[in-house]
Amino acid sequence: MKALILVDLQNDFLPGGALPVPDGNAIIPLANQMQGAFKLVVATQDWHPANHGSFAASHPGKQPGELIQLKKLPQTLWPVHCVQHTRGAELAPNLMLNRLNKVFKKGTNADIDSYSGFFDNGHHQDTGLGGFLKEKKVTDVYLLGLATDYCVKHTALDALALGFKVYLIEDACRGVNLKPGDAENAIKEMKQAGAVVLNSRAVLHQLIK
Ligand code: VGL
Ligand code: ZN
Repeated sequence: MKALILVDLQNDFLPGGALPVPDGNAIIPLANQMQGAFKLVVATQDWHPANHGSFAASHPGKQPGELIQLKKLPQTLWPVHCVQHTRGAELAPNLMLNRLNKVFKKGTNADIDSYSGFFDNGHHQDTGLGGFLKEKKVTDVYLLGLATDYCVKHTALDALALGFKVYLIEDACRGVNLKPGDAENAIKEMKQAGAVVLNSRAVLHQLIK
């Protein structure tokens, strides 16, 4: 069984949002098209309390982009984004929702960030995504979304560690690129860990025959 995972396709990560990923809106039509090739589609949703520890604003004197230690873990600081029940946290308005089987929220604990759709960054808390996929007999996961160098990367690495075959739909991902090359390096890292990188056309050829 194959599943499509849509990573963090939320207003705040799109142009005009609080933490815009360059060209992030370009992948929404692809996300809609890809859904047609899968029986099982899930989404992740960054869902932070207003005082989340990943926000620069939660640390007086700190700016977005700075690196701190948050409860013993290295933490890049971000602008306030994806605050629970705000418009910025909502899934993109032009994203097709009718075929979504389930949405997994993450980043809800103020003391720890959660880039992966499976676990928080300390691997303490489980979102339920892994169990859900195993229950549905999923063996292969296809990933797309935002951002290549953070949530897509960590979701891919955790999926591999959980034993899923992982396909990264490269043209349907975009990176933050705080440093130039971050997204490209993230793709190398995912490949090295065992992910297969392909484009959306190849997915359609592979799955719709
Ligand atoms: C993300 C930074 C902070 C992401 C989420 O979705 O990649 N990046 N929160
Ligand atoms: Zn976040």
